[in-house]
Amino acid sequence: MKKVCVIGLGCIGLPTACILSGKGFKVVGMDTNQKLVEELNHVNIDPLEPELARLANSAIKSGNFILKLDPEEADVFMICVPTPPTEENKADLTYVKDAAKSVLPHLRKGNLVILESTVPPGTTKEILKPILEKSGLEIGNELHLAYCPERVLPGNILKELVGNDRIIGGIDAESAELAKEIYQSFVEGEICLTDATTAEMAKLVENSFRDVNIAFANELSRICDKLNLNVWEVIELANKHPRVNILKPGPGVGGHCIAVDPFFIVEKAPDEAKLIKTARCVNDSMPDYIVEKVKRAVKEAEIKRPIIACLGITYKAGIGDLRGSPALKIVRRLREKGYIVRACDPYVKDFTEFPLLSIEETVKGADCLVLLVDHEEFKGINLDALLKKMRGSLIINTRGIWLSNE
Ligand code: SAJ
Repeated sequence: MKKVCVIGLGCIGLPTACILSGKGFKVVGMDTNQKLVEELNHVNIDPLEPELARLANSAIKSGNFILKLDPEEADVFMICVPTPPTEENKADLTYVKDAAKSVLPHLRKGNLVILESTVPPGTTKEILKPILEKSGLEIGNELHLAYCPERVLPGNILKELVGNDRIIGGIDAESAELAKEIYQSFVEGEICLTDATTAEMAKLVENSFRDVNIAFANELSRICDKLNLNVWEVIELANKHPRVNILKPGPGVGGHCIAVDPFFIVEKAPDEAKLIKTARCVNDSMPDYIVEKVKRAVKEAEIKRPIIACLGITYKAGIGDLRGSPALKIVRRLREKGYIVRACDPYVKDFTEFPLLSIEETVKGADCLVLLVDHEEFKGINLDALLKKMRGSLIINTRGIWLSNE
């Protein structure tokens, strides 16, 4: 039975470790976050996906998944640590470097190291490899090394971990083949082999593609506002063309991936990545644009001390994740501007910054309704009934739901 040491038990490392342990690997999960390790050890976790909690709990109980604060000897080391952006929007590789250094004393001939973290192209070859060489093992011959990016959608992680195609970039062909043996134990999608730097770039390109396309939709929404057109109708009609598939405008791009990863391309090719950089600017400017829209609407309606009702604060629909949420940014800015702001979000728990109310409480007596997240619970609302509860009738609909009622 092969032993895998997973370093970093976040939203990728933890489900991957659980799945591997379910496939018969002996898994050691390692995280420097003592609280997390303790909670996991006490089978006391409540991650965002309930199915993951069930899987983790049964993996730990089976004894095949052991939690530790330090790595230990294994056949395979899988690095799944965060690479947050620095103030200059460059990739902070501290966690990757620290993870690599922490496994050095445990590396043996024949081991395989896999990096899953999102990194700028060249990181595996130029940064990870030299650190691992300090083990005294020759990379390629004695120690194998591969880059295998995660590409799962928050909110649907377990399903996509198994179902999605995977890219594996080896530092050499043998490393890629060895990594493939691990992933094919649980991946049902196609596994495509390439070199490490191409795999790193492909990951960044996926998220940049989405960012650029969302920016296009957001730019269209601003153009349509100016021309007094309904952007949702324009997009719906344009998408009837067989080769057009425009994404949805919104209040901006949140999360910890799409709003960050494109900068890792810009970092490596700043003069060439003009469109990618511009797309980031367009999407990042959306929260301010929406705040201005609200400001203008209440001013034009000449409402004194307006009450603003905000529906949703998460970064996207269907999950309680607040990381980089444009909706939360908008609520905060409206509050800073001195408006009376009420907000609700059925997915957010344990939030203390301001009160989160029920939908009813949020809209009652409000002058302006700002729809920020397209949660199913909001889609099902009868807009006419909602408007009757409000004092005013202003609607800033950033997600285009309730279209037939507009
Ligand atoms: N958004 C729009 N309009 C759209 C689609 C999305 O405004 O038409 C917004 C969302 O509301 C959200 C943001 O974009 O604020 C990002 O949401 P998302 O669902 O597009 O993506 P993430 O960030 O949750 O996950 C992405 C995924 N990448 C791609 O779809 C190319 C996922 O597969 C990656 O694994 C993940 O990033 C990651 O970890 O890199």
